[in-house]
Amino acid sequence: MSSAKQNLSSQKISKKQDYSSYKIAIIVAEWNSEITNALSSGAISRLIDEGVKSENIIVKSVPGAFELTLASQFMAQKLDIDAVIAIGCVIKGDTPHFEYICQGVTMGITEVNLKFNKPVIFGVLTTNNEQQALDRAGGKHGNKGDEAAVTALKMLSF
Ligand code: DLZ
Repeated sequence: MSSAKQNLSSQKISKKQDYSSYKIAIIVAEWNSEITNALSSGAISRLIDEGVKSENIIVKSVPGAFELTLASQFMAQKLDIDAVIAIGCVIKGDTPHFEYICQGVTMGITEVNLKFNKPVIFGVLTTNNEQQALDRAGGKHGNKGDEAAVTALKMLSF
């Protein structure tokens, strides 16, 4: 999702814009909740830091990353929602399940973006192990939830 050069966590959005009227939904998968809660907190902090009102941030949870697509669609179709951030963490196991979930959610989120012409941000970690996920959920590689929030705001400014 990022390299050191493209790590958005440390970036402030350069053009100061008024985001106070935007309403943003965050969908959080419960699988690997230690990670996804950290990503969600990172996203919420960044949105508030950039001027989004806390009452305009709607947080919903789903069982796993596979369910992010439908939940994102439910939220994206609401007229008052401007952007959706889908947060999950899929960690590779011993079976091919990882590939199926990753493929499903990646394709699904892409489709929801295009179907509703709204930013639906892919804040899903897909890692080989738990340490890689921790490194990206407030660890040495930043917080990808924070980056997902930056991406949502940049796309709203597009
Ligand atoms: C089943 C499953 C597995 C094995 N691993 C993960 C994971 O690492 N991360 C995640 O978010 N969800 C996982 N799931 C659950 C699926 O996303 C989904 O909730 C179930 O397959 C039911 O549709």
